[in-house]
Amino acid sequence: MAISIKSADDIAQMRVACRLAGEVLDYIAPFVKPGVTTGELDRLCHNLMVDVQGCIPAPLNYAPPGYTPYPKSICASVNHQVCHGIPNDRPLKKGDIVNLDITTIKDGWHGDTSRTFVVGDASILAKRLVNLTHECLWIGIAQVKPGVHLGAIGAAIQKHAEGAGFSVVREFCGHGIGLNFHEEPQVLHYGKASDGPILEPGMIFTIEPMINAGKAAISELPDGWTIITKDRSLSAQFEHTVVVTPTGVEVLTLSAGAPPCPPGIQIHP
Ligand code: EYL
Ligand code: CO
Ligand code: CO
Repeated sequence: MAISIKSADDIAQMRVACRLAGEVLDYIAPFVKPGVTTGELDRLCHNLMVDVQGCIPAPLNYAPPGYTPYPKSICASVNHQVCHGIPNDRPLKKGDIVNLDITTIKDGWHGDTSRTFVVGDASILAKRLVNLTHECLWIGIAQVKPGVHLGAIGAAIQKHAEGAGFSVVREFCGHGIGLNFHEEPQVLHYGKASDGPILEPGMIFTIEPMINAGKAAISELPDGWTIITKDRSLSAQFEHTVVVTPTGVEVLTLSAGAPPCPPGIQIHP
């Protein structure tokens, strides 16, 4: 299967699903405070998506081949959890970092975005990791324009992360998205700039680097979903869904409350 090229009408529908996903993160941000549980954050996000936005939380009962159905509506990954953390009843504490990953389905179309939040204040290392990971996302987005190889995204992200002494998780990648949660292509967050297909207007995919403070290796918890760093070092992630435009890129999940593109990074509008 090739990478699908979305029509103007498809892109208009993706704008809606992606805007809603960004708005879930804007809504939940003020609740991410010491003492709140990730289970409560999940409940709040679920109710907003279902009762207010009229969308379906894609993670709920999501069951890729070989996986047990995912039991919650968002992913919440704390500290050394890399991704796919399952919301639970443990309160967050000051100094934690937590990634909240939201995927909405609106009229069949998927919008996928995540941010890592700092709970209260955190260590210098945790804040450096979170800021660096956000820069990695935007440095990836800055590569996107027609005519460029997909591999340019991962190459730029890997250079920025490893140049700061951090490491890039290899086992999970960004992905095409549309009527399906996961479509072609796989968007690696490492590798060679000359690798991969050439970007064309109408391609829609996520960029979602997972960056570790220690080594890149991961392991899986017995719950069948939660991924952690093997060395228990901190891990952060940010994600946007983007569309390739005739001149560059449009960030479909960029909502009013999203952290803006960091200074010095030039996006192709
Ligand atoms: C797990 C998905 C087939 C991902 C996301 C990979 C395994 C086999 C399909 C959410 C939940 C990525 O894209 C995601 N978040 O941004 N599960 C995921 N898997 C998987
Ligand atoms: Co996501
Ligand atoms: Co994704």
